[in-house]
Amino acid sequence: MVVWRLNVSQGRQWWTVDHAADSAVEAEFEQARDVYHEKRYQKKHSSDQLLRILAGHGLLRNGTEGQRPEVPDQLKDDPVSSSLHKAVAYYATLQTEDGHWSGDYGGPMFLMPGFVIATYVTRTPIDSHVKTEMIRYLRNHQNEDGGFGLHIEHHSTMFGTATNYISMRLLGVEADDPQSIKARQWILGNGGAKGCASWGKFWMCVLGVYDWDGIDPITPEFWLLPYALPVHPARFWCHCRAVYLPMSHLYGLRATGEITPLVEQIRSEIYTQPYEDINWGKLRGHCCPKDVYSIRPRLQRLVWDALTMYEKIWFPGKDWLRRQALKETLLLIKAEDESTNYIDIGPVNKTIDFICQWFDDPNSEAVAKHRDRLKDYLWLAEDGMKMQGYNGSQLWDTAFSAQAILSIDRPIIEPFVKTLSRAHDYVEITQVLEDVPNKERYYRHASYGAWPFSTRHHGWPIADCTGEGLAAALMLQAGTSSWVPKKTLITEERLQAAAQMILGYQNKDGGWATYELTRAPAWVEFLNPSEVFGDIMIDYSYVECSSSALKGLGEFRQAYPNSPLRPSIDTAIARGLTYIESIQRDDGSWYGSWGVCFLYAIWFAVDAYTSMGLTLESSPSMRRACQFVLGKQRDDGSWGESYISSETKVYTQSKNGLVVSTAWALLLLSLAKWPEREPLERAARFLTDSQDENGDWPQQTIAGVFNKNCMISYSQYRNIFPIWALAQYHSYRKACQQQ
Ligand code: LAN
Repeated sequence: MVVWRLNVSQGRQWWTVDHAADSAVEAEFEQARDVYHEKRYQKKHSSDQLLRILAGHGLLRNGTEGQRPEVPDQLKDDPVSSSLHKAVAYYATLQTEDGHWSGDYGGPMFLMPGFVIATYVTRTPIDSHVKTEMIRYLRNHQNEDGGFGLHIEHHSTMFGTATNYISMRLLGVEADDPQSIKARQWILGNGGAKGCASWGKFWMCVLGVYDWDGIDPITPEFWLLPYALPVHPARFWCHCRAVYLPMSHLYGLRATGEITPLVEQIRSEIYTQPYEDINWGKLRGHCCPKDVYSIRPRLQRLVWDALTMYEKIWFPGKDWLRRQALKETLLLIKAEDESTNYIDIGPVNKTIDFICQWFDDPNSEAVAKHRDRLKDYLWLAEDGMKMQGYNGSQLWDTAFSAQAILSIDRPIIEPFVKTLSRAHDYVEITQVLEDVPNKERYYRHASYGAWPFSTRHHGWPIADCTGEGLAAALMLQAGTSSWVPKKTLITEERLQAAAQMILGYQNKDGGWATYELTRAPAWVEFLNPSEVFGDIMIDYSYVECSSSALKGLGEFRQAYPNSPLRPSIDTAIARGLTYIESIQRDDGSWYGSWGVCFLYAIWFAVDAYTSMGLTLESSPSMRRACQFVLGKQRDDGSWGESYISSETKVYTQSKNGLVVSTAWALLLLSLAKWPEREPLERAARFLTDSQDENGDWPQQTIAGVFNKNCMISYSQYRNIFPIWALAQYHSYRKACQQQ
């Protein structure tokens, strides 16, 4: 029996096989795997059971030994209080030894192919147990029609199917395996892999099962343009440029791995005609209709046609120019690798940067470091081993968890003081305390004082993570939480640096974007070359990021009313609130870009309003927002929003009421102090009734999103938000009773 364990260190988390351990736990793993597999078509989202089984056995070394204190008698009469107690008692067992909450950050289905192709091309061995679990994952997430989607709940696309089929084959699944056959039927029945979306074509070129002539040019010379031009790639959203940078390097080199017999076999399996007969030049811009989300404008085609001409012609100095461009791209790739300790900003550039470094020198230290950091992206759950959307959501979840737990009445949470104390430790060690060296040269924003989304070693600063990190730090350190012991206090100087970062992040429109200021006008979006994602070209202002930034500033102002930053903070807050109001839709809602969807965004907006002291009386905008939300409540008291809302930008009801949607709605209505109690009561009842006996809530549908069309899992949200909502409801109800 293979025994898996989770390791953590300063937020870093990775799974390893422990040959010495006892296997009682593994028997529970097997059972969870069977249950998932059985129901995989009805319930596509796994429940992060393996981590939770480890926690139940006290194997996360967090001092709880998996024990959950009994609900005290005085709380038993009130279902809300006892539910909260049970919920926190359970959730505390999930915290890992360094104070963060680990969890499954999977969801996207286009990431593992990058891992598998990168390791294949670079001849990086994959442990056989990892292989087994990856194959399990792919088998579990093949749709009933044989295809794979962009994410676990998506309909089948060529991008998903072709790249995951290739992954299965590279991992050792035979061509005549029934699942391979079904996937191939889907591919061939939909025109063959030649219609794969462009990111998939890129991966296939690197592996050698597509021809570089079949993709739109990713010309590295763009990096040599003057920065003053609005289309300089350094002005694009950091995730977009981080992906196209190493892509352009490999494109410039036309780098392809060794054409092995297996690669040749795959060539013969995925097309409707012999590989040699394919007219690649005709395939530029061609994409299977099932993949398309963003329709690419005509004008964009002209750009690619012109660049294709450029690739074909020769003129004096052209070779020199290409060499300069490749030198520049490699320099920037290396800087990104070094400044993130080879984790890289995300899972896509992680694997492409790795390949670039390998082509540069397969025996370099950089390649060894890259290999070591691959495991940071892998997560094991009952559905198998997956490549996650980031190296985790550690800081984000911990900052939310701390705020949620702290909003519970003190007598209920006093037994959990250690949990809060450890959360503080994690927030403290995760603040970024240095800028990237020579940051201007690498087009990097400042980092000093910011919080990242995951770990300090990753280190990319984010506006809203800084807001939430700062708010959590202040709530844990200031005033009322003096009873929470802290190992190391975050100094006023560091807190002020965080506030300063947030100020520096405010855009001209008054809002906040994700990692950087908006660097180019919105019209450059016409260049978005990815068929499957929307709004990726620049870093826009978002309601969610703006609200978190405001919360951080608001908490700081309250803790340090006489800070020298005070006048700038006052102005920033006023501008921020005006921005949020300005993007409210006519129906009173906001569209959410990072969670599903309207309810998530409305919660952020209302949170910003109420933390700045606005009320239903003083803010008609907040009143309209609450009315929108109340209009979506379902007969059983719940809310349920489908991920289709994110794709279509129209509020779409899910099949069933959802715990996380209901929690967002109850949380925002309680914060706003909505005067009619009945809808809130029904929502609270829905939450307490849906809670499991052990204090957990069921994992339902996927709750996170990026770039409009790809969904991503937030596995802790099913605990964090019901806790937060019930806590806020509980304190609102108490305030009403005392009146
Ligand atoms: C994330 C994760 C965190 C998220 C929040 C902080 C929650 C959000 O409020 C701002 C945006 C941000 C930072 C975000 C942006 C897009 C990311 C990085 C992700 C959703 C995680 C994965 C995704 C990334 C783009 C996935 C890789 C795919 C590409 C298209 C490059």
